[in-house]
Amino acid sequence: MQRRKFIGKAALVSLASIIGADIVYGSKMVENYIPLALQDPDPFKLFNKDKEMVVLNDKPWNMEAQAHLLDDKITPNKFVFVRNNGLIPEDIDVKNWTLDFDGESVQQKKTYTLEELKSKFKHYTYQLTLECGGNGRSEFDPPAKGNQWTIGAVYCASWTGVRLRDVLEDVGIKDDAVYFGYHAADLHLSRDPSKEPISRGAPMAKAMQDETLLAFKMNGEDIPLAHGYPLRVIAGGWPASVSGKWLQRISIRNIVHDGTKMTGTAYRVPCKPVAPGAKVADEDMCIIESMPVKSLITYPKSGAIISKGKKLNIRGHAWAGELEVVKMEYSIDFGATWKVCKLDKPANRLAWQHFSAAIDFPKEGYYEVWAKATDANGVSQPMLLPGWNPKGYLNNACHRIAVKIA
Ligand SMILES: Nc1nc2c(c(=O)[nH]1)N[C@H]1C(S)=C(S)[C@@H](COP(=O)(O)O)O[C@H]1N2
Ligand SMILES: [Mo]
Repeated sequence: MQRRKFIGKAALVSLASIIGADIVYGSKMVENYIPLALQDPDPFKLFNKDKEMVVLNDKPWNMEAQAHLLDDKITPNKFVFVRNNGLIPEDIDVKNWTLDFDGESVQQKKTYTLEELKSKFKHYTYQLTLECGGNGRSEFDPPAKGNQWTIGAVYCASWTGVRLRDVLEDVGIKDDAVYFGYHAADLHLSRDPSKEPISRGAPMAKAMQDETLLAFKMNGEDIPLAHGYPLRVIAGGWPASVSGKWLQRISIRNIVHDGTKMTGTAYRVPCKPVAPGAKVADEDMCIIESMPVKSLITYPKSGAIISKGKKLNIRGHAWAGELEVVKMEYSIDFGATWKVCKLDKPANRLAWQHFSAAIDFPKEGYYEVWAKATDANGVSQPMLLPGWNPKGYLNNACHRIAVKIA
């Protein structure tokens, strides 16, 4: 008969501290047994999230905000959506954390410790908007598979780190470099270490922008575990999937990076519009780069009741990928006519912009307030759903809230 191996003293003490009570018969527990109290964790506590956040999936963890939770100019961590493709790394050894550079187009392979990155290169802080390419997916018809994001997979946090460009200059990059690809510490859902849950990247021109960071602080604190502790790529304005969390390695490629979720229908859309439900040939699919113009009314909450004769002060944010938003409008007549909102300049390039308006309603009744942003190229948000694509990306339809004047 095989002898059962019991749990060690140190492990028992740490389990008890997580549970917050003495595990009375703990010494009888076999090694590797996970007490029930820890098998079904409360995701809000686990990730320090607000109770109004909405869980879309627990394997892997995916959680989104609601419009009214995104009212702050800089999104506090408790309202930041969580999007994971695999399993969050468990044993992060920050003292020994390293970042490797390799690939066809590095002059030679190079490794930096996290400490070296922080001490050797200048630090920069930017407010950067990250939106999941699949934000708004839930509205597509025929439906698209994947997390059914509504509007809450976007945020603008303040990120501090070193410029990827500065580090690449130190590494030494060959002239034939076309793309960077990240590799990270999270585990594939199958727990097969030879598979990566995601490994994406961007062309060198994006890598070389001032605002593309290797970040170690989010909103002035260590990056929370769920958001990529201790090191993350931040590429604002592009699908947030380019911003690799738990960053361990960057490959400088002489081809378009071909890592997991770079090919097929992942983060790619038909290069030209197609009919809903159409089959699209692989060569007719294009990688999503800069995200489209979009906006969100963050105050009031949809369903607000306003007293007759009072103005309604609305506010929110607008963003347009790599571009600036140049005009913000609202409509209370289902898009028949539009009025201009006050619109602020971004705090820095790739930060979302704040808008506000004071709205008069002609009489009592039900209204909808629609918001529409226009980017520097003169492109505006579509009033309703934009072009269908197989995975339901890039839904930038006008955000709408319902209000009642009583
Ligand atoms: N290593 C790693 N990085 C990742 C992911 C992931 O699963 N693993 N998900 C990506 C996707 S699809 C998105 S939308 C963003 C989500 O970032 P957040 O969880 O900070 O909101 O992280 C990106 N970076
Ligand atoms: Mo994403």
